[in-house]
Amino acid sequence: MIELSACVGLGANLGDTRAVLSAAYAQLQQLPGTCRHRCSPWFCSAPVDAGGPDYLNAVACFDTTLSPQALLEALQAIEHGHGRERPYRNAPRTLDLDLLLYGQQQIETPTLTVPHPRMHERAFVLLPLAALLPDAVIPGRGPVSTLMASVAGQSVWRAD
Ligand code: PH2
Ligand code: MG
Ligand code: MG
Repeated sequence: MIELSACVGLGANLGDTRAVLSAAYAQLQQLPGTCRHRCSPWFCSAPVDAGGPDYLNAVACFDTTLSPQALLEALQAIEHGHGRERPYRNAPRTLDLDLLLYGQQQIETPTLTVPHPRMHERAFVLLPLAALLPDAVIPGRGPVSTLMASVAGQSVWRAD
């Protein structure tokens, strides 16, 4: 079976965000059909296109034999298990798990767009991704190292 490297964005700005992000990463490590997990440092960030408290964000990568759709459903199940509700677009959330990259594939289905359509313009994604994979390239958008320059004004800082 083909094994590809997937990247997932983790975010939370409600409740005990550190505990939830730690638990979510542990759950990603337990997903069947995944291996070689690694996680970026954690970053705090001001909400982008959203209200509410500051976010805790990170990016996790792993190799997987799961299909993009199966991985999406696994991510949604983990979100659901942490009480994720969707009262309105970009509402504060206990846990957000976004499939950012799936190898170098570009995927467009009714339920899934990969690369994540806004990841290239969000410092809270690019900084953790660059910390984990400095040579990463976002298909259709370019190297993360180049994209970082355009998000320099956004408020993101390393969690301690
Ligand atoms: N997620 C959003 C909207 N805005 N802002 C920050 N700082 N971090 C996020 O994870 C985030 C956001 C939608 O998923
Ligand atoms: Mg998101
Ligand atoms: Mg999401």
